[in-house]
Parts: sequence; C-alpha cells; structure tokens
Amino acid sequence: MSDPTLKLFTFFRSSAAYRARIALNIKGIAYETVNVDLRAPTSAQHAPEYRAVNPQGLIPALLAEGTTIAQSLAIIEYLDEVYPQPPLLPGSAVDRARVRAMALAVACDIHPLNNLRVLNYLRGPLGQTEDAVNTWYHHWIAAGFGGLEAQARGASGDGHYMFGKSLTIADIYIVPQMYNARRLKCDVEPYPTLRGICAHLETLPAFAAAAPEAQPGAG
Ligand SMILES: N[C@@H](CCC(=O)N[C@@H](CS)C(=O)NCC(=O)O)C(=O)O
Repeated sequence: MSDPTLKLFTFFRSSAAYRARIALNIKGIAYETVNVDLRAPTSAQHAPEYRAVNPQGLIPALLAEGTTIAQSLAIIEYLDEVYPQPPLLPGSAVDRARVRAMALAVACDIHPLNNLRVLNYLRGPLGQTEDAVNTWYHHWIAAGFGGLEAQARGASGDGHYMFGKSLTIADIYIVPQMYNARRLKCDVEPYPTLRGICAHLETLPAFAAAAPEAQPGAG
C-alpha cells in the first residue's frame, strides 16, 4: 500500500514522531519524510517555514490530502480510518475507550510535562540546574508509569500488548515513552508489565524500523 502524497515531518529523537512512524509502518504505508531538527541551535520547529506547516511548532505533522494534520493522536486515528487494516482500536466502544485512556495517559499526562520546550523553560527562564530538571523528568515518568503499570497488568491478555492480545494505539504510545524513560535514565524496574510489553513490541519490524536509531541521520 502506498500513498505518495503522505509526508511526515519528523525528527529521529522525537517520541511523538516515533508514534506516527510506528503507525505508518504497522499499516504498511509508504511515506516521504521531512527532517525537522529540534536541537539548538537549529531549532527548526521555530523556523517560519515550519510554523507555516504547523503553527504550534511541534512535530509530528502529516501532510495528507493537501492539508496538514498536527498532533500524533489525530494523525494516527486519521491513518486508522483511511487505512483500516490492521485496526489499531478494538471492536467495542468500551474497549476503545480503555485503549484511548492508556494512550492519553502518555500523550496528555506524561509527555507534555517532559517535552523539550518544558525542560528548556525549567533550565532557562526558571534557572533550574540539570539535576533539578532530571528530578522533574523522573518524577513525572514515575507518576505516569505507576498508573499505566496497573492498567496494563489488568488489561494485557498475554503480556505482549497493553490491551488484549493484539496491537492497539496504547502500544504505539508506550514504546516511545519507555524509550525516552530509559534514555533519561529513569528507574523502570518497578514496571515489569510495561517492560515486558515493550521488550516484545520492540522486536516487531514495524516498531524496530520506527526506532530513533533506525532513522536516517540519527545521532
Ligand atoms: N501532543 C503532541 C506533542 C508534540 C510534541 O510535543 N512534539 C515534540 C517532540 S516529541 C516537539 O516538537 N517539541 C519541540 C519543542 O519542544 O520545542 C503530539 O502528540 O503530537
């Protein structure tokens, strides 16, 4: 399956873009990429050319059907609607709500607190030390992962997926967040269910090909 009009604005280290890459790979969709280097001094997310694409100045953004879609969850649900196989949400309304709740715990409650611009604001205008910034980062990972560990323990069918026995959006959200938690040296020992699920998911080709190290220009 391929749609030559799809273009993903991405950066190898962005966990929100990592989510979109996983979804595109699961669906087997070919797409073009545009690299948006978030690192200072480039900070391409703030350049006028990128603000014209996504005025929020955040990645990912997906160019599809002649328009731009921002927000990874909007992108992924769009892909799921237009390319329904394999489905990324379960069949019943209550199960879909439970899966979305786990994805949103990452998207709304963990990631925004630890995003680059938040950490830079702590470092810059608020004058916090690198130790304080790391403490902040670890605190919000622990607060979020504690709840997700309990949710996944109750919802995972076989310890391979966050919900039931097949891939859902919740899996697409946990892997990049776990990747970042490890990169920032958070203690992930207290989350054996999440660790087991991620260890399985990371072996799947769609996830492996989306990993930061697998992206052109990573490093
Ligand atoms: N809720 C957004 C979050 C997007 C986001 O925060 N992306 C980060 C990279 S992971 C970004 O562009 N950060 C740029 C910055 O903080 O300046 C989504 O799910 O797409």
